[in-house]
Amino acid sequence: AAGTKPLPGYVAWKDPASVIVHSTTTIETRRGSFGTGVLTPSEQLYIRNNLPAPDASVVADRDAWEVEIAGVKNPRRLSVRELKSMGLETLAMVLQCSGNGRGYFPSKPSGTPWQVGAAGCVMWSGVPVRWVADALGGVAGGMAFMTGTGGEKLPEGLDPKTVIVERSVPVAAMADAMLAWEMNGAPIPLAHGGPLRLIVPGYTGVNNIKYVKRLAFTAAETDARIMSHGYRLSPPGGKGDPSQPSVQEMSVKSWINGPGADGGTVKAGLVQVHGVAFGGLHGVSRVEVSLDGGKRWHEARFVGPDLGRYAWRQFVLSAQLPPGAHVLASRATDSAGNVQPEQRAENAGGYNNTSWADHALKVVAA
Ligand code: MSS
Repeated sequence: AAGTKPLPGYVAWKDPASVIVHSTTTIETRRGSFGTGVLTPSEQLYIRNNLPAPDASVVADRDAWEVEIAGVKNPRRLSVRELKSMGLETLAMVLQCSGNGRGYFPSKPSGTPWQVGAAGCVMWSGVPVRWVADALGGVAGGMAFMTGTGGEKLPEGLDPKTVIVERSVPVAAMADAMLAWEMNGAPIPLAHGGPLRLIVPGYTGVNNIKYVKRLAFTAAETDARIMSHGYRLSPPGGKGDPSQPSVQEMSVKSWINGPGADGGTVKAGLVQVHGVAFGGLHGVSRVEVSLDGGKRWHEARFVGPDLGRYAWRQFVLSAQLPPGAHVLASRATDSAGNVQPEQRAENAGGYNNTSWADHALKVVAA
């Protein structure tokens, strides 16, 4: 499709017509490609890598991959083979980059100008972190964080702390966290973190560590740069530092995926305005759709199965669109009563954009 670079070799299996290739490490799903089924097919799912992925040899014998579990009573290394014997659970979760929607910030923050497509709803299968910790005697006393470390080979000649992908989340996030080996019913592709990925439901993409090689319960947050200075909510024009809030929990958000997401033209008359809505940490409970840029709102209907509080839901509004220009917007409410805001919260990194106004879709009916 127009304006897109060719797919890099390690994700040559992606569907080129469904994605926008920003760079070899940043690829997003086209708004018009999300479709109306609840799950995002792996060939359409976005890619974001902070470092080049490990060599493909790590998925040659997936069961042999080892993760070190620390900060428990009996710390040890466990292979994927052993993890598979310890428990099994499946959950659907929205995986969304912290910077999804950055492209709508008028301040043009540095980083990929994602529109809506650095997100997808994915089915993960693996063992709950809780069960692994319990099997190793439980979390050691005084541990306030759960820290995951990526298994990439680090570039030589640099201080590892400045490049390593290592993130801490509050230990409470372990309640629903998982060490996953399957995604959408197949072994996790290397590009998405196979052989083993840490899944932290309700938390932004960066907290979901791919090819996880270490999972530690820690007293303090990691001092890796990606945690201490990266992914911080800094004031516009400012720089990230450890005193600022970290980008972690997602909040309620929705957007419209059609009709008219590709090209902006729609046949006038009866249309089915559809999109996705999710609550982040909470489930989504309600979606309203506006056909006039937010002046009047109409209750939308949820479509398809409810895959739990961490999944997104598809919604639809049947409407008559007369010939002319229209601004289609959606506004979601989560089960805790939080309403998707009209405006984004400005920040230097362009993170956490949930603004319904920014995500409105301009179409022309003819
Ligand atoms: N992990 C690792 N190991 N490495 C890297 O680089 N990145 C992040 C996550 N994880 C990384 C990891 C990010 S940042 C994101 S979004 C995600 O991942 C994505 O995913 P995919 O699968 O889609 O690619 Mo932003 O917040």
